[in-house]
Amino acid sequence: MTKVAIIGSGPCGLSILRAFQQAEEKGQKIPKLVCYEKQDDWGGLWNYSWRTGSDQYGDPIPNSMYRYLWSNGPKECLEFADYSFDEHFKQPIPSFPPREVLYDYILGRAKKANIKKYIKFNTTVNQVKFNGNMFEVSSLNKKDNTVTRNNFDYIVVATGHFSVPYIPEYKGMKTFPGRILHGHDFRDAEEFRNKEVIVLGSSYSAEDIALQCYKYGAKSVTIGYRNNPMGFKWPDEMKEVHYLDRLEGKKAIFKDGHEQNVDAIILCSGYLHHFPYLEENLKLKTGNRLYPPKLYKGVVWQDNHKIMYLGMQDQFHTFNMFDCQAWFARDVIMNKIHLPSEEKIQDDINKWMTQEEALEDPIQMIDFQTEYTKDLHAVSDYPNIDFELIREHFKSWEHHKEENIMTYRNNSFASAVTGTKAPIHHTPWAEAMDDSMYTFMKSK
Ligand code: NA7
Repeated sequence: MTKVAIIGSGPCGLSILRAFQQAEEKGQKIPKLVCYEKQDDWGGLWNYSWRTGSDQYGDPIPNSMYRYLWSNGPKECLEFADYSFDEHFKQPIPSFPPREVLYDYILGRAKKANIKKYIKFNTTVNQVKFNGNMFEVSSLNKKDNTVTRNNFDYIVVATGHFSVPYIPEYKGMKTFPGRILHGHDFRDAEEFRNKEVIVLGSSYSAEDIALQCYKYGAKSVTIGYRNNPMGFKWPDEMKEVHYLDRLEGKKAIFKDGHEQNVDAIILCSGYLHHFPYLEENLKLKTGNRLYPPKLYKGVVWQDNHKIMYLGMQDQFHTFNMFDCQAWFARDVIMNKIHLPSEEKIQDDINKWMTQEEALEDPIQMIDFQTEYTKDLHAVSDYPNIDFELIREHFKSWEHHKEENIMTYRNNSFASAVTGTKAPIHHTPWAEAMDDSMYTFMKSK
C-alpha cells in the first residue's frame, strides 16, 4: 500500500488530508497517511500561541500571529469551495474576521472530515532521506523523547514559510537601549502604547503591525522601507521614511536624513523558507515569490517527483489555492494525474517564472496568481468556485486600501461559493478593540 507522510497540520496539511478524505468518501481507495505535527494542536500559524522563543521542549515557536490580528484580505477570497462560511457559521458574517473566527472556520472543515486521526501531535520530523526508492522519515516524539523511523513513498511538505524570521542587523543595534524584536515575536500592540515605534519593512507585516501599534495608542509610528514605500495615506501619527541607516543611542537616523528618538524597533523583514529536516537535494531554496523555482505546477519537486510542497508561494490567494494544490498533489499520488516528460515540466516552470518576473504591480500579480490557481483547479475535482469573482474582489480590495488604509476592512464582499453578500460589521475596524469571536459574532 502506498504510504504518504504529510509534514505539518496547518492550512496546507489539513487541505491535503481533506483532499484524500474526499476521495475516500467517493469510494476510492486512498494511501496510508501519516501527518506529523510538532505543535500540540492543529491549525499551524492560526493556532495562536502567547509564547515566543522556545516551547517547553526547546523547539522554536512557529507562531507569528498576534492578539488583535484581523484578516487583512476579504474572507470571500479564501473560502473553501467544499465548506462555505454559511455552512460553518449558519449565518452570514462580515468580510474581515479576526483570527479566532478564521481558525474556527479552518478547524470546522477538518472536524467535519474527521481527519484528526491521521495526525501525530508533538512530533517533530528531524530528518527526511531518500534511499533511491523510498523516503526514510525520522521523527521525534517530544513528549517521551523517542525517535521513530518510518518509510514512505511520498512526502508532502506543508510546514509553511512564515515561521522562521529573517533578522537583519543595523549599525547601533547592540547598544540601542530600547526594545528590538522581529514581527514574528510581536504579540500585543498594547505593549507599545505611548511609545515611539519604528517598523522596518514595507510588506504585509509592516503595514499591519504599524497600524496595530497606532490603533492601540503608540505615540508615533515610523515605517522604514528598503526599496519602495507602501504609499498609503497614513494617519497623522504615522509616516514612511527611507531605510534605517544607523542607531545612535536612542536616536534613529535614516538614509533620507530623517532623525528621531525611538523606544522600540519592530523588524518586519520577512521570513525564510527553512527546511532543516530535508536532504539538500530535496530542499526548496527560494525567497518569498509568487512562483518559487523547481516546482512543477508550484507543487511537485522537479528533481524528485515524490516530494511535493504546498503553499510555498507568496500569497494573494490562500486557503482555496492550497486546496487546489492539495487536490492536484493527491491526484498525482493516486495516479489520476500523470506527470509529463522532464522537458515539458521544465517548459511549464519556465513559462510561469518568465511571466512572474515581468509582473510590475499588485493588479498584475493578482491576475498571475488567479491564472495559476485556475490552471490547477481545472485538472482536479475540487468543487466549483468562482475564481473570476475572487480576482475582482482582490482588485477592489487593493483599491479600497489605496483609498483609505484605515477603512478598507469595513467593506463587504459576496461569496464566490454561495453568492451570500457579507453584512457590514457592527463596529468599524479602527474602533473594534476586542478581537474575540464572541464579540465579533454578536450583534451590537
Ligand atoms: P514579506 O511579504 O516577505 O516582506 C518582507 C519585507 O521585508 C519586504 O518589505 C522587504 O523589503 C523587507 N525587508 C527585507 N530585508 C529588509 C531589511 N534588511 N531592512 C528592511 N526591510 C527589509 O513578509 P511579511 O512578513 O511582510 O508578510 C508575510 C505574510 O504575512 C504575508 O503574506 C501576509 O499574508 C502576512 P523589500 O520589499 O525587499 O524592499
